[in-house]
Amino acid sequence: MNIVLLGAPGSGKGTQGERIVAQYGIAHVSTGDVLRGEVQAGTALGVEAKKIMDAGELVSDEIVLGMVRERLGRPDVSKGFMLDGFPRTLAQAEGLDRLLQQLGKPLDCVLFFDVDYEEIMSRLLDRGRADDNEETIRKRLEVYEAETEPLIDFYRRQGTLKKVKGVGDMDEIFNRIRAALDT
Ligand code: B4P
Repeated sequence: MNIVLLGAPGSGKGTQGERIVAQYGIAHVSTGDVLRGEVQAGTALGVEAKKIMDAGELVSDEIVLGMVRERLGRPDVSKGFMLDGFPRTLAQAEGLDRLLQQLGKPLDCVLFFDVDYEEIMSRLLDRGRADDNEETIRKRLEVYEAETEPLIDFYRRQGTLKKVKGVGDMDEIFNRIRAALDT
């Protein structure tokens, strides 16, 4: 099974993503985690990415697509993969389509986590990661609306989109996800 998790920052992609990969035995590919790994390792990419992430902006499409291309070339994706936080722009989605066509691995499902902004603001302020202050969260939500939200229609037109209500108890949300993936 090959899936994409789509949703605003803090909509629960990382949280539910961990449960999904455990349940379905597929590889977890989180561009946010890869970028935070580079930041922690202090690589040239990490130094650049930290500035961008702390400002609530998006790392360049070229860099992120390169990371995903490399990741999807590894052997553990043979049973399937879950892309968490990628694609985030139309250019990334088109690049992903081309890459998956080359690899012969079409997407089965794009899960869209539907969560309102008030809930997101409170979750992220509670979490308190380096990029979780009010100003940066507002910027991330603006970037989400401008760059990522158009992907909902993009995948709806492709016929792969499934919307899941992402508010409520974590187990309840996971049950909704399973119902969406198993039908
Ligand atoms: P990401 O790492 O993708 O993180 P996110 O969007 O902030 O969070 P996510 O949706 O995974 O929320 P989570 O489950 O953690 O991106 C960070 C940055 O990396 C971006 O801003 C960007 O700069 C860069 N980046 C990443 N991918 C990129 C790309 N493709 N292109 C360019 N740049 C890219 O949940 C958040 C909090 O809510 C947690 O504390 C959790 O415990 C809580 N929570 C979850 N579910 C809940 C529930 N049901 N009820 C209450 N709380 C809940």
